[in-house]
Amino acid sequence: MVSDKQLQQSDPEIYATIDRERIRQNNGLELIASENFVSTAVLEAMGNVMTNKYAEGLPGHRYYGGCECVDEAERFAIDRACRLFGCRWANVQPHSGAQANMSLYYTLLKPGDTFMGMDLAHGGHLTHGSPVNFSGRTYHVVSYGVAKETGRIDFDLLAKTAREAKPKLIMTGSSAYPRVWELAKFRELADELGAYLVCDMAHFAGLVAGKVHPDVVPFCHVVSTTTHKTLRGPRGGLLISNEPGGELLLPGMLKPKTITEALDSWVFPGVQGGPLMHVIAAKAVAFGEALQPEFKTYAQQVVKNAKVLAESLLSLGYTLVSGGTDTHLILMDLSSKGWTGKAAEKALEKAGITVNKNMVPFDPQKPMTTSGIRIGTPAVTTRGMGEADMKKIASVIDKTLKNMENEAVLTTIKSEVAELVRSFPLYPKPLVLRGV
Ligand code: DSN
Repeated sequence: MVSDKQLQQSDPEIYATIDRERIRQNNGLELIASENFVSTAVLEAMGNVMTNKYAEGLPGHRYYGGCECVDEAERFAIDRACRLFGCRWANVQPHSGAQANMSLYYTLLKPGDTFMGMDLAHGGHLTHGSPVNFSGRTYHVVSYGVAKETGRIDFDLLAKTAREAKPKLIMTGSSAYPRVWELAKFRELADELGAYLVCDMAHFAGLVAGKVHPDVVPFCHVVSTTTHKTLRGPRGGLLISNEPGGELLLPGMLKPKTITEALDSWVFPGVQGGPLMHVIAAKAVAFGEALQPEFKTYAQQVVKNAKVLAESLLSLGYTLVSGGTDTHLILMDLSSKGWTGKAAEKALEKAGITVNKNMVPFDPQKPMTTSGIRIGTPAVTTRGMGEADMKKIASVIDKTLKNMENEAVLTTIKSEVAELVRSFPLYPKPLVLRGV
């Protein structure tokens, strides 16, 4: 075992930078809805000799020798992902959610085809058809969004638009939509149109695994996710499917394949080269953790905390998009207060609270300014915080926002925040960075 002392001695500069990040994470109040804190077992699985190995291909079918150990790690990851989400097939190699989505679009669409995805400003994601992303540049995208009055998906308008646009694929899932996705009616619509239904459950995969979000796998042809948000694994992507699959023959394919065979070959060699085997080992560890009964308790607490935080903010007079949350995230609309998301994010950061500015539906502000902030409970719940702490968090957010220009008050709040998080220790020193 090599201790972290080696890094400290050989590269004191980068050691100090990493250690300052550890301290920042320990001392701050992390409310970014897409972030979480992995276990030390996941950290350890990520920092090891598997980073040295090239393993293009799939377990048992590699382009390199010496793959017996990484094959085993990848088989564990696939098997655990399938058990966790009740599916027959998984590809654990995507380096990110964006690459998982790229692989599935390449599998199911050809350039210029029409697909529907949620508008980024209404809670969607860049890869769901934004004009600045490959998805919006490669395909003809027809967006859908929420109704102004309710902040919830306007399904009647979505269905009407879909019947006119005749998309080949409907992408569901979101990055800033606080309500659950119930996909039965989406599948009915997709079947009526002969379209594929896919879900990017990156934000709420941990809630699906913990059974506090309706299942999406049974309704979709393909599901994509990241592994590092509510699922609490290493940074990366994952594709799963239950699709026995018809045969597909798309441009670039030499012979017909089932959907899952085509997905495998679009991940590699279509989109990626060598898989990150150390990250795949860490994914296996995280999926193993998510299969434990404690993970269900964690997921339940994430949602309970978000609901209490939302209720507390509402009772303090704030406006929340859709009036609350069913999930791990809350979208605060600050426009009625005359505040921007940018100013709020900055003031909260000064007070030791990390959130991100976020567009709200029908936002008159630009993406770098915004009218909203997005808040999430996955990370603070991992630290062990409960409902009583959420009331305290609502109160410090309120105090910060009311004193955005008052540096002295922000400094005092920062001490209060440090006091609050001190009772929930996170990563101890020495820094966990080991090579086996
Ligand atoms: N950047 C992620 C988020 O914050 O939601 C989505 O990829």
